[in-house]
Amino acid sequence: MKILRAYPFCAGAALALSGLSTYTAQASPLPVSFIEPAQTTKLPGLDIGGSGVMEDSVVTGDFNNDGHLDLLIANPFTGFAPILMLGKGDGTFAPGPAIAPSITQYFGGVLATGDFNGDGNLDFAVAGADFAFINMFLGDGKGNFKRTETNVAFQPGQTDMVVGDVNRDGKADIVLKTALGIQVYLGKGDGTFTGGLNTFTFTGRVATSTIKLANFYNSGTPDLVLTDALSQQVVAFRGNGNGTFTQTATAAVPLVPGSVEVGDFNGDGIDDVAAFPEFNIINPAPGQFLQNIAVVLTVPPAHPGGSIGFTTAKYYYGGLAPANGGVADVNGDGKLDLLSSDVLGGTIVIQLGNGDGSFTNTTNYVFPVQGAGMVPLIDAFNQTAVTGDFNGSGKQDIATVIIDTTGGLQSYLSLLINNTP
Ligand SMILES: [Ca+2]
Ligand SMILES: [Ca+2]
Ligand SMILES: [Ca+2]
Ligand SMILES: [Ca+2]
Repeated sequence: MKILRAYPFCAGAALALSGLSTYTAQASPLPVSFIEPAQTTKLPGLDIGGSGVMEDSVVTGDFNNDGHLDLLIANPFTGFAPILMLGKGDGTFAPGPAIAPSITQYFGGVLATGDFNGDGNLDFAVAGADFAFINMFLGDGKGNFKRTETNVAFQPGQTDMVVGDVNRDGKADIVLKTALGIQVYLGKGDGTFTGGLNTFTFTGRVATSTIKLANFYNSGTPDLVLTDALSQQVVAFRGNGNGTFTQTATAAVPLVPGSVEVGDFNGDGIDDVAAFPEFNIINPAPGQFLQNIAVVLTVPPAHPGGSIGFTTAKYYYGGLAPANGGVADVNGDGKLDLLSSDVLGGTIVIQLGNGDGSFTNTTNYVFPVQGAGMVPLIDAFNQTAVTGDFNGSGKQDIATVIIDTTGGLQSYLSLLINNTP
């Protein structure tokens, strides 16, 4: 094990990086710290473009029921199946059983997991921009999957997908972002879904970037939030409990139409929203370098039955061209923190939550880059990052896919193991 290369951020520092030796440890006590595992992992079959930078192109779950978190990584550019990396429980991963290719292509590479047939084993679904339907894979609890094509006429242009029980029948449902807007597919509990024209279809937000289920109303029914690139808004929907949603509140997030994350940032029991600019390096907050994460706090309804509201967006540093964000409590203080995958800078930007809805950026962590001479910004780019406890320490670790542009776009799994005291 070696100490992670970490450096305090200052404007322009990332642009000046000439090699890994330039990174220095921060002198003052860190509120959160990470180490880099000795093992490095080349991702098999992921050799022409990585997992993509789409929201939810890497997901976690225990797919072989051994108690250790695994990673499922989309493979959108080859037309091949996603890659399963089985966690060993010590912070390292090994390739799992190969997943059989589909009769359709996988271009797009949006993943969602859930137990779609109620057998206690994690299943997953793959959606993509050119799909007319979703590829469904039912897990056997040992890391093997059986592919089933749904017979539902899913709309094409799928760019995000989330799983939850939106009609409260105990069966996992899918909410899909398509070229037409938002579509809901209700799970039958046997791995198949009903949907299309028979279920909720919201066509008012065709420029939706990404979606998340959220808890805005404490109703027991998942609510929904999306980012809309056209109106430059965060848009909240109330879950009606029957698989439909009603738009309830919007917040302006100028120039931040990308990925959306939710979490209770101020401890009032309802979710707040963070929007990440998704490759947008334009600075929405004038005069502040790359202050490009927009955070809006949810204002509870003033009276029973009323609508939530949103506060005016506050902006935080998110790095150079962030692909996606994440929400986790990485320093273990019980307050949710924000993570930004800074693609061009090759770092993970951590905004530590103060518990009152505000955030403090202390240190940015450089992803371990495998491959001789590879350096962030020049020839290695990190993609979507996910968090999870990968070594059983009780602390949130970070995994991402790194693309090495020097070697035929080979991809590596890069890990930051949390060693915060
Ligand atoms: Ca596992
Ligand atoms: Ca299952
Ligand atoms: Ca359901
Ligand atoms: Ca925290």
